[in-house]
Amino acid sequence: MTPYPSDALSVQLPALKSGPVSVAGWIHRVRRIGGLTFVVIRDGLGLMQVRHSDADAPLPRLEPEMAVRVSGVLVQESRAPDGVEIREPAFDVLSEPESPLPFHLGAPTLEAGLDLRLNHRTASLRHPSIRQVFQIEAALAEGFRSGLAARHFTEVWTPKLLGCASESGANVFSVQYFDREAFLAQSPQFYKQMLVGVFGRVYEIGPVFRAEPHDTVRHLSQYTSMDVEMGFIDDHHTVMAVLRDVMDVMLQTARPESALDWPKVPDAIPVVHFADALEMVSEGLGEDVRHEPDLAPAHEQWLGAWAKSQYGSDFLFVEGYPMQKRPFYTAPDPARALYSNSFDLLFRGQEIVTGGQRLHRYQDYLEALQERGMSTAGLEGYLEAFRLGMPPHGGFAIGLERLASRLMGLANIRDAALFPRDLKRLEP
Ligand code: AMO
Repeated sequence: MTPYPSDALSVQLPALKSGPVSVAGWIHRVRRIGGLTFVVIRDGLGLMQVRHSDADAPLPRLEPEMAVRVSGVLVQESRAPDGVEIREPAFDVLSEPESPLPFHLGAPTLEAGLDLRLNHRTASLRHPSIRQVFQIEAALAEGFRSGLAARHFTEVWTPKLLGCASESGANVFSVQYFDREAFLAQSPQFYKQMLVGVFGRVYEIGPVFRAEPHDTVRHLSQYTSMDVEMGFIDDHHTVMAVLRDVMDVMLQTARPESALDWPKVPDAIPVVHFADALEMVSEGLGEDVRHEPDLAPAHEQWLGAWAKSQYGSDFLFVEGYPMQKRPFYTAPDPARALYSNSFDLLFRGQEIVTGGQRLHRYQDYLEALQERGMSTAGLEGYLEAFRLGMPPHGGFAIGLERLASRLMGLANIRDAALFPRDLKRLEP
């Protein structure tokens, strides 16, 4: 069996300190100063500096984005970015670009507008500042997994091709499925609930699809949903407590060493009731929104600023959304039937999570569907779970790209998707 190449990955170099090394990556930047040439090599995780002096073996022609392998001697050098650099390099050019890149990747920030960045995605993703967004997303997912595994949740994978819509009927993509119509899953909602009846506590990270007809900076037509569902809860507050703890693990896992303004999840995230939130927003914005059935983005923004000034918190729970705005599976507030045992979590003034307690009795489902004029057709498999004895349960879903774009201060959610899908974009 062929062994793995023993290249020193960029992240391992500082620990190695000195000695012969071989690294592989792409030419990120080449700079000549006096009799020296500094070549920055980028591998999948970071950058490393190579120093060539005119006394060394001659350099081959080196152009940005060539794939190369370099052998040399690692030495400590306090002026190098990581405190080490490779000297006396021997370059092996493995391949070179067929055409120049549409933008320059060697500068600290990428000077390219959104369309250019997205049209040439494999190129823009190579820029360290852009690539870092997805390394942080991977770390958020790792924290989500480890936080939930430690709390005895089982990871599951549910179908994305469905026989009927999984949320409200709106915003669903239909596809040809052999000789009939199928739908792309808007969420794993039904399946995660059904699986509570099996495992008690489940989670899933997977793609979901929303036929979002509007072109906004916070909607994608495919995004990554981080779903949780758990049984034997008291009410939605049990779920909110799990969300708080898991979010804490996620942010700690994803925190880059260099982070300055990294948010902290408060021990107790402040909670406001939806009705009180509308009162406060009405007063704060000077317009009467008390009869609105939902929070508009401007309202969320106001509430985010309020939570920051009142509690120093980047997070705010809004609970008790009106039943009319929540899907049929939502449990009502036993004390105020027009409101629900549901919540959103706002982060820096934007909804990043939705969750709540669900109905769990079969008869309640039949009534809820009937009240909303919905048929049970196509829901037989889902409803069977409730006929077989389901505990009080609830859960939530975090929108990964929403969270990541807020976390990293990205103005447009498209920048938090590797290959975003929106109203117009199906390529690359
Ligand atoms: P909801 O539809 O609110 O709830 O979605 C949950 C979270 O997903 C994110 N999100 C989106 N992100 C990008 N583009 C979109 N078009 C988009 N739509 C939603 C948001 C949102 O908070 N089944 C319920 C969850 C549950 O109750 O467990 C659901 O899907 O961050």
